[in-house]
Amino acid sequence: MRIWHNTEHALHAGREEMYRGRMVPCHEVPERLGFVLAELLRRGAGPIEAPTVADAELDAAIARIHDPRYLHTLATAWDDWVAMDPANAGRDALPSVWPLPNAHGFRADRLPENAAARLGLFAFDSGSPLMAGTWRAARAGAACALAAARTVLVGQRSAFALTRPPGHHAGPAFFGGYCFLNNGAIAAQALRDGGHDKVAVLDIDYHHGNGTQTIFYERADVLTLSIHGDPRTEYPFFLGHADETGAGEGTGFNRNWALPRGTGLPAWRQALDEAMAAVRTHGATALVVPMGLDTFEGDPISGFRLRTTDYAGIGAALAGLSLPTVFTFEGGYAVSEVGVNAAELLGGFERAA
Ligand code: OKP
Ligand code: ZN
Repeated sequence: MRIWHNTEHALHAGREEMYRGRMVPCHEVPERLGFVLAELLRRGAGPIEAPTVADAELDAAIARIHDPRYLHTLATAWDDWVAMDPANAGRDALPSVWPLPNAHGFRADRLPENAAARLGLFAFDSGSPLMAGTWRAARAGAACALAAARTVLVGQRSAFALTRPPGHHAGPAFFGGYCFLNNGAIAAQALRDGGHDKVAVLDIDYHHGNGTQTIFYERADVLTLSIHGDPRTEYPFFLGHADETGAGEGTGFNRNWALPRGTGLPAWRQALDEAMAAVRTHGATALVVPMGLDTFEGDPISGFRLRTTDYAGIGAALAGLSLPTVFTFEGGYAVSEVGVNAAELLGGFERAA
């Protein structure tokens, strides 16, 4: 499997996130990617390369998914944060005020001149710090996603965008859940633009892929499917229910499997089988799998009970769809196990493909 590795990912390394009234160490740490890379290298997977994508082509691919005002804010966020107060250079940027445009009559049409407020306009949580290298890291990650899509567009069976920060919570104009640019959506759109009329995104991260769902919610050409912890009790809480099935032209082209905490392999695999049946019914000719390994029983912030020995079978099942497939690296916070679990899943896919 061709693996596109974000060599700039460590430029994004948050210190703390807000959690239940206090600042706690970030879960989404650079070591996560390091463990995946080390395990893939150990197993001789690859080739593992850094993508070379022309700036203009990368910007165009990102702009197919994200709003210009949002991208401008992300690109300038750190400089704005430091300009607000030179002492800010010593701490990560986090929003602390939100306009809640849907609920409280606040205006979202004016871009505030205050850096923290500006972040609040585009953030949906207080757990996703930005720092000096966030934009560069996220942008280089989008290049991995684009390179992975191009790999399958030129006829290879599969590719893996090995990048962080993750992407599936990022929407057209919002960040959160450690995600800034939606790598899976960028890959899916690149597949559409490269000639696949019907694409499916099958999100297997523990958390609902709310960003991806929102991006494609009114579209019939990209089927979005997500298997995740029930949002009644699990992050991101405000989206991911089974009754969200798409809108407008996209009606019928979104499905969610919201499973209770404690779900183990049998019920999870049942959901996967249903989701794969939906991919076939859609007639997708290409597949994107936002791959979170936080379904693992040892994950510190999640509630499913998948085991290391389960992941190869999941990869093999996905290969049974017989589709050109792009994997993107999403969650998985049991840092030392995430590498083995990712390699098991990808290895299971490859052996069955
Ligand atoms: C991102 B991805 C736990 C707080 C949870 C957000 C979780 C984001 C998950 N202390 N914060 O989908 O893995
Ligand atoms: Zn997750």
